[in-house]
Amino acid sequence: MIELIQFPWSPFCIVQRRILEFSGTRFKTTNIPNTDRSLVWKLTRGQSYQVPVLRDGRHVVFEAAEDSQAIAEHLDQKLELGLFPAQWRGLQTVLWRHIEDEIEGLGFKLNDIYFEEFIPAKERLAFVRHKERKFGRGCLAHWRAGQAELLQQLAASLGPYEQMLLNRSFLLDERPRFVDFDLYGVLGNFMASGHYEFPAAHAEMRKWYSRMTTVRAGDFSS
Ligand SMILES: N[C@@H](CCC(=O)N[C@@H](CS)C(=O)NCC(=O)O)C(=O)O
Repeated sequence: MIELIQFPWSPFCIVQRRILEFSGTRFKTTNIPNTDRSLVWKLTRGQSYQVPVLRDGRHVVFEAAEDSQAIAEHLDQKLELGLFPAQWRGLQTVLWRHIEDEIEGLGFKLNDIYFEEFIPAKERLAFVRHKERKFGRGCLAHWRAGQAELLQQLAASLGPYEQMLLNRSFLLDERPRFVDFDLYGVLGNFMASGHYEFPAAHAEMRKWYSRMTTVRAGDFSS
């Protein structure tokens, strides 16, 4: 059986979890603590400490490069999901780079503000240290103080995606492609704390998000 090693609120893990649900295949999730990556280290033979990692029988799939999509491509090929069709090659790459850079860069900060609600007390020191080593001393307080501005920036960054949804059901097509799942994961992380809703201006995105929550590969003829 396929196993997804994750932490549940991670944007990149939500992407793969939703792809697996979409496919209808049987899979299990294994949650690891944010501050203990030893299972990832062991499975990847010391090549990665990141989640998600996918275990598919004897095969372990993980992102070995900053801009790879190895897990999604593996699932797409194995389960024939039509996530990376030839006609959207190139364009999807441009889009997912924007999603994983600009949108994710705003969304995770807005979620991390509430880290005390989802990181157990005994892991908080390591969590804060990790963030401050990467983003500077006091970064969490800084993001908290700038919350309204971060929300405004996020709403503005989502503007083009709202426009893409004005005349079709999914971002590129009448069925979801990889970028739909990618944006879904990043927004799922943004809303994981339960403190946020969709920016009010983005009515089409709100409907798309709810479609993306339930859509199944079986809804489409291949
Ligand atoms: N490009 C990777 C990024 C994965 C990633 O950044 N994962 C985060 C969790 S959301 C992580 O494990 N970061 C390493 C760390 O926190 O030390 C992907 O698409 O899977």
